[in-house]
Amino acid sequence: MNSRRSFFKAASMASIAGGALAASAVSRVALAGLPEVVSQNSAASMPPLLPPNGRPYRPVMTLNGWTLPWRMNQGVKEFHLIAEPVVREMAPGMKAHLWGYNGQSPGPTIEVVEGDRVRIFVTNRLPEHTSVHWHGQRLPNGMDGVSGLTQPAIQPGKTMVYEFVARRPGSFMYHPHADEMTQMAMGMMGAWITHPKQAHPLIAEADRDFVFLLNAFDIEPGASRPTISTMTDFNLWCWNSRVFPGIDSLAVRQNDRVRIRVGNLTMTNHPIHIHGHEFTVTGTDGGPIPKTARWPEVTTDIAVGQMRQIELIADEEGDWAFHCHKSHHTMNAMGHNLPSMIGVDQSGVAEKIQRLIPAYMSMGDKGMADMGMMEMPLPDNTLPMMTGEGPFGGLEMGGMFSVMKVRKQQKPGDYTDPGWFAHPAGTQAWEYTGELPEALRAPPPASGSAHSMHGKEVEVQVVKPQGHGGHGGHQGH
Ligand SMILES: [Cu+2]
Repeated sequence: MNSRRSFFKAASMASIAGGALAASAVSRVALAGLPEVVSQNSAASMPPLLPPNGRPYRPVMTLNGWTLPWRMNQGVKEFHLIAEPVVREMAPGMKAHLWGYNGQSPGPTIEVVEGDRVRIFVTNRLPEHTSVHWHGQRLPNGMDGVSGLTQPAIQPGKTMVYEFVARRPGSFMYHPHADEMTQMAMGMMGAWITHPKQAHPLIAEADRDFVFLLNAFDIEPGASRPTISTMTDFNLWCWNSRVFPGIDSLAVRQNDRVRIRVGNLTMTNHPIHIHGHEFTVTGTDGGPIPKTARWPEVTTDIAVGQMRQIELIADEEGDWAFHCHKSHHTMNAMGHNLPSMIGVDQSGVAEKIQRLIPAYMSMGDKGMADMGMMEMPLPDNTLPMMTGEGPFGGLEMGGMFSVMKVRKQQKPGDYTDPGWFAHPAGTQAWEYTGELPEALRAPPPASGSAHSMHGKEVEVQVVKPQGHGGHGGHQGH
C-alpha cells in the first residue's frame, strides 16, 4: 500500500508539473532529477492503474503484477526502472531470489498511448551490467537496447536513459539484451502496452484487459535461487513468476469482452487453452490482425519470443480452467532424492514384493493422482508437485494454471475474486448409481486385416519416473 500512496503523491505532483503552473509549483531541481522510484513488495495483482494524466484509456490488469507510475515532464512520460535483485513469492510457501525491476519479477507493466513520447530511466543495481531491449517497438536504432551493438551496457550503479515515441498500438515486452541467458533465467522481463490514441478499426474496446508473461525457472527443491545454465530442464512453469495455486484468477463479468495478452519468454512454446469459450487471436507483437485473417480457437500456441492477444465474449457463467496444455507445465517442481518414493528406483523392491503379493504395484504405476493427496515430506521453500484445493477436492495442478471466473454479479471493472461458482441445480456432472450393463465385445477382425493385432501379444512397458533431472525435462527429450 505504501508504494500506491507514494504513487498518488507522485501522480498529483506530476499533474502539476505537466500543467501551466509547472515552473512556480515544482522546483527546477525536482524536474531535472530522476523520476521518483516506485517499488512494489507484494506479488498480488494490483488494481489497474487509471491514468492520472496524459490521454485517458482503459488500463490493463497485470496478473500478479502492477503498472509502473510515471510523471509528465513537459509533455514526456517519464518512467524509472530499477534493475535489481528481488525476492518473489512464487506461490504461498515458496519465495525465490530472482532479479527483476522495482522490487518484483517480472517488472512492472509500462502502459502508454500511441504517439506518447516516452523517456525511461534505467538504473542498474545488479552486480553485473545490463540493458533493456524494447521488444516489438518501432524506435530509433540507438534506443533498441542491445548492449554492444546499439549502446554500451549499463554498468552496475549507472543509469541510462531511453527515449522514443510509442508509434504502434499493441502488446509488447521488455527484457535485457546483455547476458540474456542469466538475466532472463533470473526473471528480468516486463510487459509493455501501447493503447490506441483513438478508436481503431482492428482494436475493439475491451471490458476486461489482462496481461502476463510466460516464464520458467529451474529451482531445486529446497533452494531459492534459479540454476541459470538450464536449457530445457525447468521445473517451475510460471505466469508472471507465479505458479498455481499462486496465480490469481481472472474475474470477469458475464458478457464482458475479455482481452488477454500473453507473452512468452521461456525456452519452449506453450499452447494456452481456455475452457467453455472460443477466442480469437486479435493481435500479436507485430500489431493487430486483419479481421479477415482471424479464426476461432480454444488453444493457441505461443512460441518463444511471441506475444498473442486473445479476445472472447465471456458469456458462460462458471469457473473455467485456463492453462498451458502441456501437461508437464501444470505441475510444480518434483522433488528427487527425497525421502519419498517418487523418483526412487523401486523396480528391485517391487519385484521381490510381487513374489509375495502378486497385485503389488509401485507407487505411481497406476497414476500419479495419489501424489496430490499425499502428505509428502518436502524440504523447506518447496511447493508440492500437484496441489490446489477446489470446492470439490484437490485440483492436482501446479505451474501454468488459473481460472477465469465468469459471474453475472461481478461489477464492471471489478477484478476481485468472486469465490467459487455455485452451479445451478441440474447443471453439474452427477454420479450414476444404477446397474452397469455387461460389456459388449466386438467380434474379432477378419483375418488378413492389415491392422489386426488379434492373437498377437502386445508388450507393454511401464515407464517409471527416473531419478534424475526435473520432470520438466520430458519436454526437451
Ligand atoms: Cu507450457
